[in-house]
Amino acid sequence: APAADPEGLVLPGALYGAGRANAAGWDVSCPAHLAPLTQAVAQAVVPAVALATPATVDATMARLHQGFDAWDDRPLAERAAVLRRAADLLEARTPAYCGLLVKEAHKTLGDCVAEVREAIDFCRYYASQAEERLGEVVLPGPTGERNTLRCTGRGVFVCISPWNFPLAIFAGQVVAALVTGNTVAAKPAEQTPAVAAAFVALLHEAGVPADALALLHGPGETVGAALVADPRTAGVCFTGSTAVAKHIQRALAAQDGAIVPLIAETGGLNAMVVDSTALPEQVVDAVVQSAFRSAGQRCSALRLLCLHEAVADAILHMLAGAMAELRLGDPAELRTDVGPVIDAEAHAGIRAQLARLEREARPIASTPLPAELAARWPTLVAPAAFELARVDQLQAEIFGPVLHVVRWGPGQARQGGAADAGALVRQINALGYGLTFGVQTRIDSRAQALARQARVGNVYVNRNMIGAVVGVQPFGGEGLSGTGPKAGGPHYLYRFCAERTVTVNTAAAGGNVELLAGHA
Ligand code: UN1
Repeated sequence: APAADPEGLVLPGALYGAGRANAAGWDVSCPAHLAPLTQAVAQAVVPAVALATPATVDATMARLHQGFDAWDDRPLAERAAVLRRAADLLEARTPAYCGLLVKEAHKTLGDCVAEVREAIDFCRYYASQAEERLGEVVLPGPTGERNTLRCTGRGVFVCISPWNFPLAIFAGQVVAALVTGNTVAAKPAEQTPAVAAAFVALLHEAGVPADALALLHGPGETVGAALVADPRTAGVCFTGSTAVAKHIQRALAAQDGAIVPLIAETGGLNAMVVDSTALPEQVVDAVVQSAFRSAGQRCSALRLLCLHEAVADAILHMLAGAMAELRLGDPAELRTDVGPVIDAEAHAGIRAQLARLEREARPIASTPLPAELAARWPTLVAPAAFELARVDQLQAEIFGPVLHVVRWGPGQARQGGAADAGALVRQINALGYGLTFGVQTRIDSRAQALARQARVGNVYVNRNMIGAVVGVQPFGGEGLSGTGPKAGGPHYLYRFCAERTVTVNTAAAGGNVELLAGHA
């Protein structure tokens, strides 16, 4: 990889921060880095993949079940070393992975660089977390007894991942399951199989044995369901919709065999609360990034902007101006802020929701989408914002660049609005999700109070609310947003483990083991 460029310039057109370099890596704002990236994107070809059949699922699960003991018996340091080799390989091949991500998932170049970086971070972070946390520990106990605790894998882990982070989330799940000693059946989203296949090949190259990791392509309804129902499945790690997570939970509960744990990271109806002391420019910057970056296709994305009535009109005026300036179009071009959504089906679904909002809410701002651009990129969705009268009018998560706005303050109480910030957060909590939450205020005690009150996994104060960094902002929610623990956090790996304590009576008779050696 090129040398680190500590604080890269942010190019105009790239959403704020999108082009900034991470600690050491590729930086789209540096011409020497950008050239190989754009070249790789131009050259990228997305290969077709073979779909799994019921017979391949069965044979694969048998192989992974068989492979478990040997992989789990490997020393922790060896499995961690495999992850570090994978990270190095991925870092060296960043341009090729960006090319695949742009072509297969239509993510903007800035998003692709950040995504490869995140996948590398997951590999390195879980490698060091495993070594730091999963080794055998001696527990206190009475004299004459030795108690130890150690973590092992559980068996075959099924990892089911989404298309919106087809490399980072896929990699995060798979390497967490592997480093803890599990063998892994990975089922990537149907929309993005090629980047997953490339990463699995890379993991094998880095030293993961063939019988410790397998990739199964196909629809969730058939391949995913077969994996979840398989009696050899010892755990499921899922990121995707709340509805599918519940479906998986029911399917696991209906099995006759063992009680199988589910780790789920799902959707959000994420809100940002803006009070009358907030800095308007900072609010608008944070809203534009949080609601529209990645075309709103993040579970962390801002869905509900709650503006204090005293500043609402001024902020909406500025927001409309910022939205009018967003550049839509080709995700391969660095100047693009918002690229197309994942596919025609998603596009049609978002358009239907927009049609409903146009009837039921007040349209307040949108980004113009010229007809010739729409013709060239038929799955582009123009960012749009709508005002609702009350928080509880917010319906299910729209996975696109669609923002809802409500006002709060004493003047809103008559029509069922929240008179103060405390009442507002109670209404937001009542939506039942619990992923990300933003606060914009210059009163620190208020920020702290709201951060305590909001039932969510990630609170962001006076900044945007997306782009959680591995090891820095462990990511994941509660309620309808998932089970926890947080990905990229210090407790994540434990959920992939079985724990075993061994209690030895060290005062037992016949302590001369040398003499007994060789006896069965
Ligand atoms: C998702 O969108 O499915 O913080 C989760 C963020 C990302 C979100 C990933 N880590 O924006």
